[in-house]
Amino acid sequence: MSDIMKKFSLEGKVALVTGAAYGIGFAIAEGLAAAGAKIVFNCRGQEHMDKALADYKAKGIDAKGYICDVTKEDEVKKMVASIKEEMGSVDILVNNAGIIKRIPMAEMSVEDFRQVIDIDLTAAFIVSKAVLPDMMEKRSGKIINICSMMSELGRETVSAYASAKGGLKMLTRNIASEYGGYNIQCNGIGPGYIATPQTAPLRERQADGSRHPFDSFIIAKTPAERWGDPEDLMGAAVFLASPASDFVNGHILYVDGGILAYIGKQP
Ligand code: NAP
Ligand code: GCO
Repeated sequence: MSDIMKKFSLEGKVALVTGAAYGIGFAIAEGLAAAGAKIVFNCRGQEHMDKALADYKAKGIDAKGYICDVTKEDEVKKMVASIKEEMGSVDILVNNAGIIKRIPMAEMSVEDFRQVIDIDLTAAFIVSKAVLPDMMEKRSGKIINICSMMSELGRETVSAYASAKGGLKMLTRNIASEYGGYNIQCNGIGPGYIATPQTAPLRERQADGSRHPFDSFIIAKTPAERWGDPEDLMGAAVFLASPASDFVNGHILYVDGGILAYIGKQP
């Protein structure tokens, strides 16, 4: 392997990807595994866990899974301790687990708002806090937070999600600021619109077989003229998880096909 490619190697590293039973998390875990990392992931239910383990095995990835709700600090601490005992302390953390609720703010309950903040923002604090002590002791670590277009932009019905993802951008910058001196890098990946279960409602074909209006809207707003695939995020994840990014800190790397740079195609 050439010297430059060695900078992208994750050989021997333990990578925890939260919420990686499917979707973006699964693809990121697959990319990190291809670069040599040992993969650990979590989700909340046994059904998703069983399918995910089979899917990882089918890809030749010996992933270890934990049933763990990232909003429950006691569960997270127990998972991180088990990982350390069984595989070694976490070298790479990807805070990927997340939900969205698309409800007009005036109609959204406080409980719904709080649940999105809890999973999409507070959980990143909880899991990062659980892995930081070992990273500090090793004076080495990578934390990658999965942000969003909504870390920069608003839109109707996603007030809670945008608040969480905007906060996650600043949590990323603050972890970078506070722990950069321990050789810990904390960066974000800001996916554009990616074809996963989370965005399936926005891509549903209409009764007449035509595209969903939002689907057409995103195509017109994206210079690449397509939705992203989870696999489009693999390279950014490997880069930010590897020594190649040791002097990159507090950066949000947008992988969005150009949406943030583009005013949108004239109708
Ligand atoms: P997804 O298909 O809905 O997957 C979300 C994952 O998060 C699932 O594996 C789910 O597992 C897990 N999860 C949710 N709440 C959890 C909790 N409390 N504890 C543990 N796991 C939990 O979503 P996705 O599209 O892959 O998105 C993944 C991340 O990327 C999210 O943070 C999302 O906000 C972000 N993102 C997505 C897009 C997009 O266009 N798709 C774009 C930008 C950013 P279980 O339900 O099985 O527990
Ligand atoms: C929405 C979408 C977006 C994507 C993603 C874009 O309803 O607007 O779900 O929020 O999930 O976050 O980056």
